[in-house]
Amino acid sequence: MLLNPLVSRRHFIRHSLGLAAMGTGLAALPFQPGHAASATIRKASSPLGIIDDLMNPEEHHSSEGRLRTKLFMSVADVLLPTGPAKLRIFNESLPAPTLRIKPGDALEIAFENRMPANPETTNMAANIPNRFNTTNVHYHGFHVSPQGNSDNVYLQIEPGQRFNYVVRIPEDHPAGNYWYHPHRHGAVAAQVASGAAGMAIIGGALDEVPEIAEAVERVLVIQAPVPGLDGLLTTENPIWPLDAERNFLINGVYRPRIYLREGEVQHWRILHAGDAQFLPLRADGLSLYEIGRDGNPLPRAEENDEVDLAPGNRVNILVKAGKVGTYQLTRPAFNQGKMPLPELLLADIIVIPGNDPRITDGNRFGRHLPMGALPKNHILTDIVDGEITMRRKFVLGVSDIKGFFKDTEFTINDRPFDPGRDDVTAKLDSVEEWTLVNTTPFPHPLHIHVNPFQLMDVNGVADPRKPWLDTVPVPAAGSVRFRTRFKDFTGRYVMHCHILPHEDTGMMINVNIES
Ligand SMILES: [Cu+2]
Repeated sequence: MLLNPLVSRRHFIRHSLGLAAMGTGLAALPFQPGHAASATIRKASSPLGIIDDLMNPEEHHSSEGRLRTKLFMSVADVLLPTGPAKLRIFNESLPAPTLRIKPGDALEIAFENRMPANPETTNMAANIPNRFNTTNVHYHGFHVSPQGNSDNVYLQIEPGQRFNYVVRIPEDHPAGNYWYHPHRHGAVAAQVASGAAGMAIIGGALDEVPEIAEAVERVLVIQAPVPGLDGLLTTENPIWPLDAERNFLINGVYRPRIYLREGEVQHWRILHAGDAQFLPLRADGLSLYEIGRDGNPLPRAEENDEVDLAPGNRVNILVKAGKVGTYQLTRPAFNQGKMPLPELLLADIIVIPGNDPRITDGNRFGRHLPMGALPKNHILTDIVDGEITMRRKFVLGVSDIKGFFKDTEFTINDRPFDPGRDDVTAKLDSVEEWTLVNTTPFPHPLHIHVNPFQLMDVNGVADPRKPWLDTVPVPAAGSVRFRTRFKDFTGRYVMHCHILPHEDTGMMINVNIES
């Protein structure tokens, strides 16, 4: 099957979904072949019903407290703007299906690695990209257990193996936009740059704000697949240069059309699932209001000309259309550290009359912006000075090491990642303040698993909103300070740079939370 992002959108055979129920429970390892999907599946579709409109990705919804579904990684043939490519992706779908769940749900994923065997016969050093056909699944931003068959990034799911994930979402989990992608150290960049990623939406209070509830909702997964030189990526060489040519796609489509009606307010959930380049986004002629970032609402809607996304970030924005006409969603030219990156045209935005006959009946038509305070998540309360039990400093660096990939090693506190070393050991329920200092000439978006953090300041300048995030860019030669509570879950997890070639070459630490 040739997936072609240049045409409007292809249809996929949904392998194995909807088979008759055969299995029993799936609490235990390993994979149970009788595991049956119980997801409600909504096919990819235009929210307005317009034929050449950008479609929201296929969605798998939970019901009665669980979302049981199947995911597999395999090699898919895809026609990219740069030509035919072979990509390692989930469910032969670019992006992977959106998972839509609720607090309190169990996410039960029967995962299968359908990749061919790795060509390597020996294990390589920890921080050299390797074994691109071995994988796992990380649930980015989820506040869940990092152990066992939950959000465990130390798992190595080899070609031909199956694994049952059971990820239990707490009842009081913050609502918002999350995502899932592979996190097998050594292959993260190659697999995510291939396009193996999907949105995960946890429903809740923000969606119930009347002005947001009445708006048409769009899911926009921005990916930047990079093919290998002769098909499948077998080395990180093609993605190593920050300015390497990347195919920026939204929901698998190159430069899609996105329709809005005159005067309409739409709710866009945007995920930056690219591997390396930042995405400052503009839509000149339309008004953009940021209402949430990563998993959490902002205190109130903020109008901005530009919405900034680092790799790994998600935003909720309200987009208000003015007059009928054609507009553009762009990334303006900018410098990422010392690297100039060109302007990109990401999508055409087409504003049509409200009574356009192509629009299907019964669509929502939001026209209003929420003016007051947005709902606060009751567990993510401000971390005050008196709560802090420990302060730590982390220095992000890079050094030349002969024999390593590109003779480069990325470090945190002068050491590259060591899977056998605990860099941070802390007690459950302790509260810490971390300062991240960047000694390099490039920004690094740092992401920490399991527990979100409250951003205090950037380059010493306080952020008055004190937003709760899971991924924050540490500016080139700059710093950030954040606070975090180690709540609910013991076990080991990681903090790392979300410029994924940096992660694979060492910019990661282990955090071990003990009871
Ligand atoms: Cu980095």
